[in-house]
Amino acid sequence: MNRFKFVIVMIVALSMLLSACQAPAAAPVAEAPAAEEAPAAEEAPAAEEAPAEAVAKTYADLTVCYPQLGAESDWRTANTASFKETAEQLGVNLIFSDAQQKQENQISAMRACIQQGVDVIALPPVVEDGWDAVLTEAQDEGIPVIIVDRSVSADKSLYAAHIGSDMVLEGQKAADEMNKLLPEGGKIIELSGTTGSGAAVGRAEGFRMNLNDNIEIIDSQTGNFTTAEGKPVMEAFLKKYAGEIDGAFIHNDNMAIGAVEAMKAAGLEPGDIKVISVDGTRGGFQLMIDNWVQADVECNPLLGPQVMEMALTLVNGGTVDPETLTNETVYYPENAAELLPSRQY
Ligand code: GZL
Repeated sequence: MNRFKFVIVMIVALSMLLSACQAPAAAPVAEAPAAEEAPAAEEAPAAEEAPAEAVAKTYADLTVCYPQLGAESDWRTANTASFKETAEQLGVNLIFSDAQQKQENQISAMRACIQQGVDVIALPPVVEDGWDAVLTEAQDEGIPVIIVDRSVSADKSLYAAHIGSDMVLEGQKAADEMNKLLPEGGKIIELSGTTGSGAAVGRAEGFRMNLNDNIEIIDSQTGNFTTAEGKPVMEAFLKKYAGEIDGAFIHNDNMAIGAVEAMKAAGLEPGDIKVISVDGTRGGFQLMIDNWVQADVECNPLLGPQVMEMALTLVNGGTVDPETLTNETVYYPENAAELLPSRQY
């Protein structure tokens, strides 16, 4: 083979050898996108104040204003105790005051609480009307208000919730009992609660809704939920309607205690007048044991725990049921003696 051919052969062989040594082409892979280039570090903007993680308040952080309406009855005493004892147990700071059944005192106490910047106001309104202005003031300051026990006529948008008894239903239950006691009908009187209060208005309304047509309400007057005022009202009725009265609907046990004192002084015997009372306090139970009262419609004052729970929920930005009505029953003389020792109020 001449020299020229030899060189060509060697070149071909060498190139064949070199290509055989190349790595196999890797299977094509999707190109991982180039990692985002971190932006060039510019002058980092001043970090905004990171909002502090909103730490939920506990009961120990809570300040609740309770402008109590008064101390007119055993029911009210138990209601006050429920709030004070619950606040003590939970460590809640309770701003308590006694308005002596005067609305202007309750409003003044609320304004002081608004000024102080309390977390929540729990209001047990003495009467239904006249709260719009102070409720608006509380709302303007971002202080939620829980209406406790009796209701208010103010628009529901002005307060966070209501918790208490269904007063109309209490009145209906009282009428159902009176209907059973006077199946042949008769004449009755009414000792009503504080004029304009949600309790008195509701009970009177419900009572008239269910009372049988053969029972006539011959008179009605307020005893302002107290024993001291209930007694003279009953004395006057007994004089005015001597011997005519078959029954009495009395809006709370304390007025019933006063009324029974008047009945005793007038020489009446237990059962001469069929009496329906409301609250279910120890005093009312004793009147049933002594057969002066024939039925006592329950009205529960022990609202402290539920209200404090609602207050904590609200202060932590939660929502609560706008209306909470307590479940209540009717008590009778038959088991009053057995139940009396276990009564909490
Ligand atoms: C009713 C409450 C009433 C009670 C009375 O919920 O507001 O006020 O029935 C109390 O005993 O004085």
